[in-house]
Amino acid sequence: MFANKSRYLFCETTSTLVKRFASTNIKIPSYKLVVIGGGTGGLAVSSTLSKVLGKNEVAVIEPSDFHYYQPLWTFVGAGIKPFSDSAKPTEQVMPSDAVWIKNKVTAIEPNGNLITLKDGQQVKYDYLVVATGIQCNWDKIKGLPESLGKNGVSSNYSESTVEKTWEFIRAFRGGNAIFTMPSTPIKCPGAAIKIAYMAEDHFNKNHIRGKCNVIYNTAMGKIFSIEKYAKSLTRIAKDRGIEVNFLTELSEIRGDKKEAVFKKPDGSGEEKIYNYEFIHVVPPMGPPPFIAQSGIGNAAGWVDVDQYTLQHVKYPNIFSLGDSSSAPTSKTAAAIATQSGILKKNLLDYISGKFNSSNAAKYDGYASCPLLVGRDKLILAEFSGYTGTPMETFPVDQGEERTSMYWLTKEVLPEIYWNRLLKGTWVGPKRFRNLFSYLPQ
Ligand code: FAD
Ligand code: UQ1
Repeated sequence: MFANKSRYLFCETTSTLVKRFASTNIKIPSYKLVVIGGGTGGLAVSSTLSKVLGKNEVAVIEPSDFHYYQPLWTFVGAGIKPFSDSAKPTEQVMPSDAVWIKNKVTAIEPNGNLITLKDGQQVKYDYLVVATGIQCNWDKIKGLPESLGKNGVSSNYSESTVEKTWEFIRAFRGGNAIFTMPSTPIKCPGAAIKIAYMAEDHFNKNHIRGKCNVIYNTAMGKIFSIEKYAKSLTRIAKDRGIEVNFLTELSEIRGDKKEAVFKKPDGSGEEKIYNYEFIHVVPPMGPPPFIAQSGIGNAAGWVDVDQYTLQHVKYPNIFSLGDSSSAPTSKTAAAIATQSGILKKNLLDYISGKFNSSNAAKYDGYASCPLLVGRDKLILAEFSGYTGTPMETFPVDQGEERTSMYWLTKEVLPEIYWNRLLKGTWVGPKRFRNLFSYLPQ
């Protein structure tokens, strides 16, 4: 499967390596642009930039052998799509003009344009894009790491447990089915409740609904951050008898007893113990610690960029997009599509000396969350995370659950992802939104 490894750094031909080493005083390989992370954001920008900047001038540092289309994991957990549809070997999706460094970054020295890798090797850059995503902190919930994947405990947030979600939902015969949402920022915040709707839908269709309590325990004070979609989600939860408990945060799983301990996130220590037959856990998440340790993070540890230009506030040759950036919007692939267009323009202008505050492209905070609520029903939430207002593409009320949006998300968006976004030719639906805005609503 990984026969063609010629693009790994240390498999480069001797002549290329000699040339690369010769161009620096110390023997550290150097690239015009280094992209940290070969996930959604990293590939969306390195695909275009490696073509523009020239073959082998862009290096992508990515430790994983597989690239995942994570938005599909809600469909996998709900038994609608096979897991294999969500994964491709990294080798297959890596841009052909880029060098893949199969390694993990442990530190950046932004003053020296120097990166240190897990095995101690170093890499230099002229320009840097940080796209390392968000980290799942499973061990922050007592008892979770050892319970995951067993005794009715699953999560759509890991490639190794997402299939367990469907296995447990299918085997469920009654009792408490609990769905959790932590108090930290997470990727695709809607995914915590989508799987609750899908499980409820399955129990209902299998005529066991009367024996099931479907409970959504969220550490947040709202069901969704954007009012328009929160209203629809609240109505649907009410109509379908899904119990929603706010300010209720998972703190411990006692796998042997099938008990889950929840606390109020205010630190008051007040706790409530639930028995469960099935529990879907969304773990607490946070930025990878090396960002803060390298001095490029904001107070919360995200890569500290200007939210409009995506350029670092202190180091102008560093840019960031996606879940690891400080841009205060919903952490989604949809947001990254729009961010990728902005970042590419601004970085290329910066490299050619044309970048300034008056001609900079500005990111408007666009994000989207396809809220799957049933086997053929979906609310396509689209909004600006900066203003909190809807930014809908289609000339229909997207606050309603629709079959058309379900098919768009299930069949069309995966194609857009693999064939357009990762290849650098999809920068979000703005063009369509503008076009449709001329039609009567
Ligand atoms: P990622 O795609 O996670 O990539 C980060 C990459 O960086 C990884 O490949 C990782 O191996 C690498 N990396 C990490 N640390 C290092 C290091 N130190 N050195 C080098 N490389 C490193 N979004 C939507 O738009 N719509 C949806 O419906 C949707 N549903 C979702 C459902 C689920 C269950 C999940 C989990 C996510 C969902 N998302 C959705 C969110 C979306 O998948 C993410 O927001 C997006 O993939 C983030 O892209 P990224 O490039 O920031 O990070
Ligand atoms: C989108 O562009 C995108 O990235 C490919 C997603 O990630 C999978 C999305 O979920 C959504 C909704 C969009 C926006 C696209 C359209 C056509 C509204």
